[in-house]
Amino acid sequence: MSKALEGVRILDFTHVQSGPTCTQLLAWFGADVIKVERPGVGDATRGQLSDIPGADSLYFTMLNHNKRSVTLDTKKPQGREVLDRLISICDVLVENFAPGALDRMGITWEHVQAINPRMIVASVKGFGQGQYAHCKVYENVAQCAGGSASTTGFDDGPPMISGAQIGDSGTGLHLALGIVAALYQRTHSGRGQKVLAPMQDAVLNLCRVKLRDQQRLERTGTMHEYPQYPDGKFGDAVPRAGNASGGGQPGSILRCKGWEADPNAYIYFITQASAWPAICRVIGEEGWIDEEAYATPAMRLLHLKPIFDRIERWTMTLTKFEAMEILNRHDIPCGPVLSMKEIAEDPALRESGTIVEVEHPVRGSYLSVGNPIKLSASPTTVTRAPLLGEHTEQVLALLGYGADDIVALRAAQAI
Ligand code: CAO
Repeated sequence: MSKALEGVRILDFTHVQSGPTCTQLLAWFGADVIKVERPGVGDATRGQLSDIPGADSLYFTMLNHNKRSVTLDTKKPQGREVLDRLISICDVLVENFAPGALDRMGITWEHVQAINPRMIVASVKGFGQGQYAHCKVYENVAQCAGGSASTTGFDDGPPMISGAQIGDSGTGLHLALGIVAALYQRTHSGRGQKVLAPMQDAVLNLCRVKLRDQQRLERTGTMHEYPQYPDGKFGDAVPRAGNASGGGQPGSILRCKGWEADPNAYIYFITQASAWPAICRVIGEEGWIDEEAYATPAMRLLHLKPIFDRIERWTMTLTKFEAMEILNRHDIPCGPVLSMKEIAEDPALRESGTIVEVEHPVRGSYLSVGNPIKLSASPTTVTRAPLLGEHTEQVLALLGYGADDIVALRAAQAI
């Protein structure tokens, strides 16, 4: 069976997390991804957060599956020549260096176009145009600058960083979509183009509902589904909403049986309007169905705290899985707070290939997140991340270099 991106060759000049997530996805869809790394050094993440001495870290291996690794010193003329040959045979160059780094290497858009006018040059940067365009950026900076931190956490606490890597992996996803769109446009235009995904913009895109709320707040001075309503105060910017639902159906995280000892004995409970009578019956408050003060969703918004307090008294009598089972029988939307341990052991996620066990020659077997996007005609087989420079000779041969050339490149310390 062929793969969706079979025949597409990616020059992967990415490092750390944002760029590598993008190229890993492209590899999972069948592209040939050739990762270029500095000789002897490689992607900095190979050695970061190390858990097994001498082995590539999980940080690296979990972001670089299904790729080939080539070592190349692109600041040496011999290395640059190899890079130019790679540009001539690849479809897409993906990079996430600090602003200006590629230009300083001499790899300008004009240079790439002169060698290969069909090439797409795709970049992650921290910011787009503007006062911060020159800045280096990591995940949490993007979460702060993209509106996530100011809207995450509790009203009486500081801005909060999310565990989801929306700045890095989130931007990588955006970039991957941009690349696929540019590849499609190239089938008509015959030409490449630049694709840019700034991390601030990607985070903001994921925080779109908060810009929605900003405008609602400015127009009405209040937002009834926020925990600040009806007793608290609203300022002039969207406040942190704690665990309140981001949509039109009020929700909250509630304690379940065992919460005193288990930090994840919680369930997310949504009081969907259409499920209100069922909720009342399940928690043993049939009287609430005809209670005047709770008659409409808008009226219930005035009493969310006592409503969730009462529902929690019920959830605390059950484990999160027991509560989930009962609630789903009544079509009441809810979800257990799952720990990473529980997720790692989840049979359904294993079955679907979203959690995979991968064999590595140095570190042995490890768990990874496989391709979360399922294509029915382009299945993903996750293969281990490459060792540093594992495919250098193979790729040089593909570029037409002979054994003597390789010796010369080695002597020049260019590979
Ligand atoms: N051969 C020779 N030189 C190489 C090379 C190679 N194969 N690969 C990289 N280099 C050089 C670059 O040319 C650059 O050199 P100069 O600074 O002299 O021009 C240098 O290595 C380092 O590049 P960098 O500035 O990108 O790396 P850094 O570790 O200082 O910064 C980061 C890292 C992530 C902050 C920065 O790359 C960045 O802001 N990237 C854009 C945003 C981004 O993707 N952030 C997500 C990171 S994941 O949290």
